[in-house]
Amino acid sequence: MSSEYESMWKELGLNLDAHDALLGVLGKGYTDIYLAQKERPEGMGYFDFVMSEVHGLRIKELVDEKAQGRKIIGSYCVFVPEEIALAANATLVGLCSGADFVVDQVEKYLPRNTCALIKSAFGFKLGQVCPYLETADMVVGENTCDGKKKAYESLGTLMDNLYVMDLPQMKSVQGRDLLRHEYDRFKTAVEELTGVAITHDSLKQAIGIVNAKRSALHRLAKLRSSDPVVISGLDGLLANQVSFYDNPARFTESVHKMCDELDERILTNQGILPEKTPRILISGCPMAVPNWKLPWIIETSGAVIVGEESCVGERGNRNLTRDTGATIDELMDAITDRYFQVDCAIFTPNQDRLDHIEEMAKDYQADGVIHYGLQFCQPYTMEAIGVENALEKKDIPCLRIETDYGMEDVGQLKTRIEAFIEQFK
Ligand code: BJ8
Repeated sequence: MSSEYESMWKELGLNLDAHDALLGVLGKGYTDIYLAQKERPEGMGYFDFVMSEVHGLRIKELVDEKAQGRKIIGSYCVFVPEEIALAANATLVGLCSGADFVVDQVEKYLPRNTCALIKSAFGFKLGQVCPYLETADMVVGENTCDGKKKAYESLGTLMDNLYVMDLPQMKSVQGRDLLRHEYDRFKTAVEELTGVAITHDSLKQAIGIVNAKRSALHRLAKLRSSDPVVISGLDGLLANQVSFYDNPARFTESVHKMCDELDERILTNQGILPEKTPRILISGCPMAVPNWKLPWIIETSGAVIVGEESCVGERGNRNLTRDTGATIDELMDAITDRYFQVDCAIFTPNQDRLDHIEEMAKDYQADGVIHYGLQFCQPYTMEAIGVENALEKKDIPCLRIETDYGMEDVGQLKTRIEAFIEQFK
């Protein structure tokens, strides 16, 4: 891929040596973790291709879109509505933040005890290795946890196109009003960026595109609940990860195509794993590309992951948006209602999340839940205790893991995870 896209990367201002090193690590990780799996659905070929071209063809598509006058918006959080971007003729891409990079430089901006996800966002910027970030005409940060909120103050000094969205912390009437107000403010900012006024029709159409994408992911999630298991958790996670930066219509079609194949597997009773393989639900912090460490450990320890209660997973794509509003205002209300249901751990209290985890454990026939908290992430590591207590009351075993993006703790994690899984055999 290198030579073909080198001039494009150079023009985007990437540090080519550092970028080559990142692609090398990414490629090796993908081969060792993904391509080493057995009996993968043929439909995963599409996602393998997307991953192999993640910094190549997809970036070229975005660069071509820009040449035709379309704007690119990068986002760090599932609270940024793709519907509004699409309605104003812009493309929204998720900025992944799933790997450590230039940590020494990052720690000149952030305290050492900052979560790996935030550090990664800085590392990708300071190391000049993320073509998505460099392609973006606007980068949206959001006031969620304290770490992100304060980090955007520093990140804003490293880029001139950072837009910060405020977010509520409570599911109150005032909280919803704030969200609605912030979505109106975002709509205006996006219209100014693109020079395109959002209409009722364009917003309704955008809602349809995003709903279709989420429906495809719901179909995949439902298929993952089947017994016997027809797709690995690693592959299920990958589809969710790719949903953040692929073209939405093409992504939707590819997920459905793979789901047709999985339907066939169920009909013909072709499980990929022996019956009674322990089934695990993951819950907690988002897992962005290429953060595959924990799922890889779980699935090489004799269990299968049947779902993710995560923003890269069901928390992020759970509900659809009503598209019946007769005015822009009503559609904006519907968007607000949909996103206001996202039960991120930054909300207090957050009983909805506890209920949802229990519900998922039941729906996906999970034997146990592994709660994944990034080290130094206060919202999720604190909430993990409540999650464990709530699950215990329902006799659902739960293992709390705290980790980062480093590989030093792999051996220790494997020992704990194997012991946890053993009880389900
Ligand atoms: S809606 S989960 S994508 S904020 S891991 S940076 S919480 S200290 S990522 Fe998130 Fe939006 Fe919520 Fe979802 Fe802070 Fe924790 Fe780090 Fe986190």
